[in-house]
Amino acid sequence: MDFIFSKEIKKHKSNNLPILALESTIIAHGMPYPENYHFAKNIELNCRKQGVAPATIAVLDGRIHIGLEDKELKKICESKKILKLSKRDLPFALAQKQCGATTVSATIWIAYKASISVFSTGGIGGVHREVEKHFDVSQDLKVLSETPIITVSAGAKSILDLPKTIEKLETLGVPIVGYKSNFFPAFYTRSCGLRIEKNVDTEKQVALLFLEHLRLDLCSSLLVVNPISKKNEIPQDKIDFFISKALILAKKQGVSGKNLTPFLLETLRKETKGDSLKANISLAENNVKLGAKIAKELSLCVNMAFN
Ligand code: PSU
Ligand code: MN
Repeated sequence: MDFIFSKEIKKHKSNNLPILALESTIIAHGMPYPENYHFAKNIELNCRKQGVAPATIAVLDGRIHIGLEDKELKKICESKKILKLSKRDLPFALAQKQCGATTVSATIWIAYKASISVFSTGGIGGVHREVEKHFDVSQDLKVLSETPIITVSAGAKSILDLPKTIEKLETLGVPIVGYKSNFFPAFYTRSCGLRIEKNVDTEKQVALLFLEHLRLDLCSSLLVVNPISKKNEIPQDKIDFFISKALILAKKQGVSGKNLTPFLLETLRKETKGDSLKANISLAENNVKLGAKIAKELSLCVNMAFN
């Protein structure tokens, strides 16, 4: 694969320093401008403070960029025309010299191909509600099952059917490990009420777990779920009310496929007067902080093994 690495990523790669992969759909299609730009700059800064290079991934004029310069990041945040690219869209985007933001599925595939082992997002995609009517299951799940990378998320977005998403992750053989938590988080809330069997308390445990995962030649991602902070969570019954309203509106307006997730997030933002966006930013920032710490631990473990 042909990549354009930023100077910072090149430097970290050649010196075996830690790198954290970040997606661009969360900023281009998951948040409005200028909040998305402030968020993106802020998480990049938080990574650097920890000595970790932020590798924000996007496609610009048909080239895959790993690590964005400021004006490239701004373009992704401002543009109304930027495409939403999942893994299967990549060949077309490259051939047609398109500009697109990458979803979890496209980002982890690119990161893996570029030998980056840790990735943070807000919440992964999953099985949509009323799946029996439309069969909408995010490509994220399939790609998580075939890409060996650590993925840090606050569970899956609560606009989804979370019990079915958890079952599907099991079928696909994606291990889930709770970070200081025994429950699967529901994005805006700390728990969806369903227990997860495995949990860890430290970043080092995640790094060691992933090394075993690789030794076993498992090809799936290791999904680390990190609940939103208590301070910023939205009570389940409050957010559920707005989610139901947003789902009805989506049906009425015939929104489906790729547009559904961005539509629901935007409708929730308006309905909650910005509270859902605040929660989304807070949980994604937490995941980036945790992802950066895991990337550091993993790089220490790997460097120790080779020295
Ligand atoms: N996390 C967020 N906001 C987002 C996303 C994740 O906090 O907008 C994006 C990711 O890019 C994920 C996508 O891959 O939503 C899922 O889209 P879909 O349901 O269409 O597969
Ligand atoms: Mn879908």
